[in-house]
Amino acid sequence: MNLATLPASADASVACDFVSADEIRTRFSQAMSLLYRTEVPQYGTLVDLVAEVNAAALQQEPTLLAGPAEVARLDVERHGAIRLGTPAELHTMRRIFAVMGMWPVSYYDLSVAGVPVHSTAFRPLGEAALAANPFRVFTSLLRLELIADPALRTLAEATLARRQIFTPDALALTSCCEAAGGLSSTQADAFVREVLHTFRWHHSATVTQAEYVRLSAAHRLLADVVCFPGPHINHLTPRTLDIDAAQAEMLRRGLPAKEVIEGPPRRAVPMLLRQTSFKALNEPVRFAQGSGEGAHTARFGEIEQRGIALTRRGRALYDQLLQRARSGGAGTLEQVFSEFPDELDALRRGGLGFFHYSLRAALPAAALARVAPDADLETLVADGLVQATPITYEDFLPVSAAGIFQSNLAGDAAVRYDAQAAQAEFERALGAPVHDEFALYEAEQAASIAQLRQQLQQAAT
Ligand code: OOG
Ligand code: NI
Repeated sequence: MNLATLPASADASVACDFVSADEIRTRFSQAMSLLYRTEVPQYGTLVDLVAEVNAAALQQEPTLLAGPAEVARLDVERHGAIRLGTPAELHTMRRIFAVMGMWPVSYYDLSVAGVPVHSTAFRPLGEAALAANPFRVFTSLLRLELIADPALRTLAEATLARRQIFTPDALALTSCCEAAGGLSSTQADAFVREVLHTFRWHHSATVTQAEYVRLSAAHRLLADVVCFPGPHINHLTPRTLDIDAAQAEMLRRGLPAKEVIEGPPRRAVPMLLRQTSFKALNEPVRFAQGSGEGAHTARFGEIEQRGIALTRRGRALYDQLLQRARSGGAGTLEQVFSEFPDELDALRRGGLGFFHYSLRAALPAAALARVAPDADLETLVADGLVQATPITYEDFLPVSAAGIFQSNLAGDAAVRYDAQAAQAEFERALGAPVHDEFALYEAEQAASIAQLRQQLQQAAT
C-alpha cells in the first residue's frame, strides 16, 4: 500500500488518529540520534559523557533547572545542522520541518564571518512544544553569488541542479500531511524513515576528484555543499549543564575538544549559549566517473550549555562587551563581562533577561485574595508571592562564535543594506518570513504575566 496516496479526509474521526507534530518530531530526533551514533561513533561517547556530567551537576545543585519538565527535556535535547544548495531545497525543507512542528526562527548572515551561506534555525515554538522536545536544526543555504569565479559558480549550479535530496515518499507524505492536516502513526513512521535519507552521509561524490579539488580550493564549504547527493547532517549536539566540566572530560576521553569555549564566559547565571566542538571524521570519498578516492572532513562533534535568553538591551550589552574583549587590551573575557550583572534580580530589574512569572506554589487562598490583581509585579516578586524563572535561550550565536567580526568591512550603511536584501532573498526562497526570536521570548514572558493576572483576578472574586 502506498501510504502517501491515502485519501485525505476532513472527517473528525480520521483527524483523531493523527499523531501530534510534537510526537513526529520526537520520533525523528530519536531516529536521527541513532543514525548519527552509527555514522559518527564519537557522538555516542559524547552523549554518554554529557549524561554523566549532567547527572553530577544536578546532584550537586538540584535547582539548576527550573522544574521536572526541564530535566526531562534535557535528556533528549539535540540540535543538528545542514547546509543546502538551492532555494528549492530550502523551500521543501521548510515544508518537511513544518510536519514536525519546526518553524524558521531568526536570520543569520554568515557572510560576515567569511562563510558564503545564510541561515535560519528550524525549531518548535511555544512552551508546550519546547517542553515536549526542543529539537532544532540550524539550516544554511549556499550563496553562489558570493563565489567570485564564474566558471566555478556554473559548475556548482549545474551539479546542484542535477540532484534530488528528498525521496519520492518523503515528498508525497509531506503533501499528504499538508492536505489532510496531519499524519497517522504509521504514516509518521514512514515519514521519519524517508526524511532520514536526506540527512545521511554518502560515500560517493557527485563530482570528479578534479572538480572537488577546484571547489574545495575556492571554499571548503562550497565543496561540502555541492559535491554530495544530499546535505548530510554535519553535527548533532547534546546540551550540558556544565560545559567546563564536559570539556575537561572530553579531553580526558581523547576527544580533541577545542581549547576555547565560544560565547559568554562562565557565570553564576548562565546566559545565551556556550559551545565547544571537535573535528570528528575524515570520511573516505569515492569520486565520480572512477576519478579516484579521497577524504572529506565535514562532520564534527559539539556540546552546548544554554542559559537565560537576553532582551534586545541585554543582547546589545553582550555584543558590546564581546567586541571589547576581542579587540584586546581590555582584559580577559571574564574581566570584561564583570560589567554584566550576574544575579537574577539584577538581570530582571535591569531589563536584560527574559523571565517567566508564576504564582508561588502552595500560597494560601486567603493570602492570594488579599492581593490586588493589578498589583505592581516587582512588589509581588519582592513580597514572595510571585516567582520569576529565567527563560532559556533556544536560538544560536554562530557568528559571534565564529569569532570574526570584521571591523574593516566597507561602510556600515552599505553592509546593513546588503544584509537586508539578502534576508529578503532568503525568505523568498524559504517561502515564509522567519520569526523574530526577541518577539517570541517577549510573548512568552507577557503570556506568563497575563496568566498570573488572571489567577489573581479569580482569587479576588
Ligand atoms: C552550522 C553552524 C551553526 C551552531 O551551533 O552555532 C551551529 C554549520 O556549520 O553548518 O550549528
Ligand atoms: Ni551547532
